[in-house]
Amino acid sequence: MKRTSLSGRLSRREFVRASGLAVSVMAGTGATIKAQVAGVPPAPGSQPAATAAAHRHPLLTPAAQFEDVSRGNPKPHTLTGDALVQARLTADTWRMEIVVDPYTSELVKEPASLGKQYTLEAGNALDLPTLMELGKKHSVRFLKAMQCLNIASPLGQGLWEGVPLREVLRLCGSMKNVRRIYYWGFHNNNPKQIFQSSLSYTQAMETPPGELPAFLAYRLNGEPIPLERGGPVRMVIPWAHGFKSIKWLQRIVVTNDFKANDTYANQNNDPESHLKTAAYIDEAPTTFEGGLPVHFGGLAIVGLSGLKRVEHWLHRVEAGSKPVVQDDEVYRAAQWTECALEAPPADWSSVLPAGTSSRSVLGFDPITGQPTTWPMRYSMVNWSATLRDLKPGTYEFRARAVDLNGFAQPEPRPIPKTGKNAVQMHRFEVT
Ligand SMILES: Nc1nc2c(c(=O)[nH]1)N[C@H]1C(S)=C(S)[C@@H](COP(=O)(O)O)O[C@H]1N2
Ligand SMILES: [Mo]
Repeated sequence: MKRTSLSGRLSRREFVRASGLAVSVMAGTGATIKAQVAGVPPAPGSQPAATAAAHRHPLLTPAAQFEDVSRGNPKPHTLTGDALVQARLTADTWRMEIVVDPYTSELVKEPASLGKQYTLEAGNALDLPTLMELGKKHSVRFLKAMQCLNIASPLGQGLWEGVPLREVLRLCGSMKNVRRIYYWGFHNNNPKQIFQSSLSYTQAMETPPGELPAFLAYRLNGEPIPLERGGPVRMVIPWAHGFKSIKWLQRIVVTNDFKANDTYANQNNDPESHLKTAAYIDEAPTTFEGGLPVHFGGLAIVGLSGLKRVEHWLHRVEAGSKPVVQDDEVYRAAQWTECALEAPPADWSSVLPAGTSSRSVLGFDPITGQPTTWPMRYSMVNWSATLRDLKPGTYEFRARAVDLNGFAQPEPRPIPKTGKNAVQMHRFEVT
């Protein structure tokens, strides 16, 4: 299969310039533009397409601009005043319990045990100052994209900061017969509204070198985590989809039950899925004026198997024809062309919150302050493609990611129960 390398990596400035070109093109059409990328909601923080521009997705998504995926009636972040205090969702009132599940069964003969439990009843549930004190010794911070397993575009990316789950569990002294860690956040009194998740003991306690640990986050982009993002304290599981990153965290339960109890598992999702490497296309115009370059862009998520490149396929079709079917003969004969990936910023101090040195961020070299790999695993990165000399007609534009093992999206995990990574298509016309 022939592949043309367009321009490889663009510097941030070049990237902005390339995208800037697109602005004039889009503005030039003067048309009202509607997204027509099949099944794709507008990307987080996206602007109207006519002004869509220049690296429209910043490296850090402002906390208020994440897409929100929270259940609850009322949603916990809509609580105010006394209700918020009763819910223990203010910095002063936040408490977290760590308790043992007494569960046994035919198969599970002995229950888990802990040297020490932390409970509201005993008056020793963990408070925020205690957690932050622990964080002074064992702080972790890194860039992570939040993505819902069931939504085909990233929700946003933050610099998350907190303390590893293993350090919190160590406060409990000796553990016996613990095989899973269950955890959940505040929900109202209706037990049906509980949204919970779990990790294996191994996942909670041990991190492969160069990987990122499960942790309890209390800062996002250098600020306390806002209520809407799950503050005061949120579990953040770097490698996982959003459903493992429980908001309004208040309860950890250690158990000898070996089964995942994730709410998402009950909804026909794989509870042990990792983030998938995939490219997503931003909202774009459906009509372009002939003779001008056409610009497309979007985000790629760097999942479990990393990201080698993003590539696109432009295919001319008859107006009104049915879309090309994935894996049919035409699709298999496609010639994919490499897209440009945004390069890492030369100056991280202009990206990170004031006072945060990139040298202190996991995944960065502590001496140079530059990322040890790019793009960074579990993060999102902008890609772009500029198409020139298009003749009037109807076209299908597709983009896909290729991972570090050489698998092209949606391989190696095409089943959507582990994350939505179908190859997206945008149909447009050149007049
Ligand atoms: N307590 C609680 N935590 C939760 C959820 C929830 O409904 N309640 N939704 C989860 C899901 S499915 C996703 S995709 C992410 C979304 O995070 P965000 O709302 O900060 O973007 O939060 C996760 N954590
Ligand atoms: Mo989700």
